[in-house]
Amino acid sequence: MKHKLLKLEYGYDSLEPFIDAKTMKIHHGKHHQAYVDKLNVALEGDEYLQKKTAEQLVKNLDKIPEKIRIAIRNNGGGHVNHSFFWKILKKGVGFDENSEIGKAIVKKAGSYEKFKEHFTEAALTQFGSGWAWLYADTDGDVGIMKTSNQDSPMSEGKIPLLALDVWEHAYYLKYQNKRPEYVEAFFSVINWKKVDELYKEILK
Ligand code: MN3
Repeated sequence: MKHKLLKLEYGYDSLEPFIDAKTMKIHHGKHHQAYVDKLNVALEGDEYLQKKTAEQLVKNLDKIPEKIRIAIRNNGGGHVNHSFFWKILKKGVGFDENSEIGKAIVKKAGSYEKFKEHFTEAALTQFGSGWAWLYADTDGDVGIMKTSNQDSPMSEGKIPLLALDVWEHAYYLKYQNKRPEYVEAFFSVINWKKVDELYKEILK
């Protein structure tokens, strides 16, 4: 089984002006595609691992043969992280304090504003390339973390609920070096309804 780049469920211009169409097109069509292609190359000749989903590979990096482990970590991670990122983006969906995820966030952080501060701090203090995350543990407890490069919270047994790509390729065309402006804009394109659905799956 070859890994494939899925089409986005929305147009490249749907997140304007917060995330611009040109960035979305290159980010999805070129950067994400490259992770998929390199993942397939890394798996060549390994029929057993070819049957695994990208998520399964990322969750079990310790079981990947050493000679391809870094390639899977980077490119499997890149594929999984981007596939997830596209899913949680949508314009015009507000944060809902009465949703399950809304209640969990307010309980943990104290308020939406505090959560936003903490998430922003994670996104701005990730040195170099990486991601900021809202995740849940299997017991439903939520937290914020950052990862380097294409590392995934899944490799640590955590379940991603919200992701922000802070690689320069995610914002440089529109925001250049102004990562803080990109991070602020991100809060206008979070699909909180989707995040709530993901969270409710964990609570089941
Ligand atoms: Mn990216």
